[in-house]
Amino acid sequence: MIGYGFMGRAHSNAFRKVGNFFDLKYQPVLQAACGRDEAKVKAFAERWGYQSYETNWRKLIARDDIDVIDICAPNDMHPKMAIAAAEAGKMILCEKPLARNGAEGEKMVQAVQKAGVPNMVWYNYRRVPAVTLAYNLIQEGRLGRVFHYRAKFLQDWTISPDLPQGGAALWRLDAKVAGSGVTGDLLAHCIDTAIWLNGPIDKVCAMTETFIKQRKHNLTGKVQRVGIDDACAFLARFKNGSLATFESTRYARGHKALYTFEINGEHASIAWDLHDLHRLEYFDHRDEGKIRGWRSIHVTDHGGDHPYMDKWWVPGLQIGYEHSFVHQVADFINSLDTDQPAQPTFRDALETQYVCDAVLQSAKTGKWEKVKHVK
Ligand code: SOE
Repeated sequence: MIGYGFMGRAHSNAFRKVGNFFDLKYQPVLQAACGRDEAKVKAFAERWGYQSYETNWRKLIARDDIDVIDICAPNDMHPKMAIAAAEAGKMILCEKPLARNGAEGEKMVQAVQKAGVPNMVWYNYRRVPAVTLAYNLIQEGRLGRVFHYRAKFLQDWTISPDLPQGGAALWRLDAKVAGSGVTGDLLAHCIDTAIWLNGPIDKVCAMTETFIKQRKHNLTGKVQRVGIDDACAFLARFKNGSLATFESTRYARGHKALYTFEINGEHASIAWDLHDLHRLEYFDHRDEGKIRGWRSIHVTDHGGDHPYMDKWWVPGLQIGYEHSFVHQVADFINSLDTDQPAQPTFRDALETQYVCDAVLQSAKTGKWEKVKHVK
């Protein structure tokens, strides 16, 4: 495990729990945690049950008692770490987004393909049971032809001009480290889910804004230009002909992590809301007229109908955010030794990166931009 912040905790929790709930081919062993601050990484390793710690990630990757490297470091470190890990023959799990841009992502994809090592990116929302159920319903053809896809991810934590940029936790505000603002951090989630549910995106037309133009930098102590997009909205056309709107901001007062999507098809519509993540809203026009209406499906049933739920409690009892990570680890482990890699792989995540690139490019040019696709 490289990194001990928010995601270091979310992933460690998943590694610890997964074997208690899922039947696995292999059990995770928490071998070592790695971070630059010795006192902090030692405390993290002790709290989460890692058997050792390192302060140098190259040393960690060189260790021959480690099979999987999990990258939870800031985005600018993803390529260096992933490429080194691939060259050392390690399996790699990488926190989203894959990289700061498509060009970096391509090098990472090449490295894992050359090494032939299993790899996966932590777009965890795919593994929320209600979202997986949405995928299954779409695969069954229940929606018919899709006309519209609508997604947003709203937050409000960067409104204060006194908030500095850079350094621990605040690297998301530093464009050099993060690559972009809400596009790579939040819309990347929306794009990953959208591509998974509705197929490739053909072109986009975007606008972005940076509301606070200067912030003190935590590492230099100087007031510096802010290079990230604070807000981004874009229109998209999917390859299947459907039209989409995507919106994200960190300036929507009152919203902490409001990720929602809605899909409208010829026969049926689906809607999901992260704040009520165990529910899937479904409307089917083919229902008998007198009872036709939106159903709110409480996605907690057993018997194979509701994805992952038979691994948890009894029907009716819901699970939460952290479980999406547990499911992702389970899927990754169970995909080993099969010819079906756990998705999204680096290659899948590169497709999302290309959409982000086109969005940021369109915001600059003011024009529709075609999305590059993974070959
Ligand atoms: C940002 O606040 C953030 O933590 C993202 O980085 C995560 O990917 C998202 O799931 C929640 O919000």
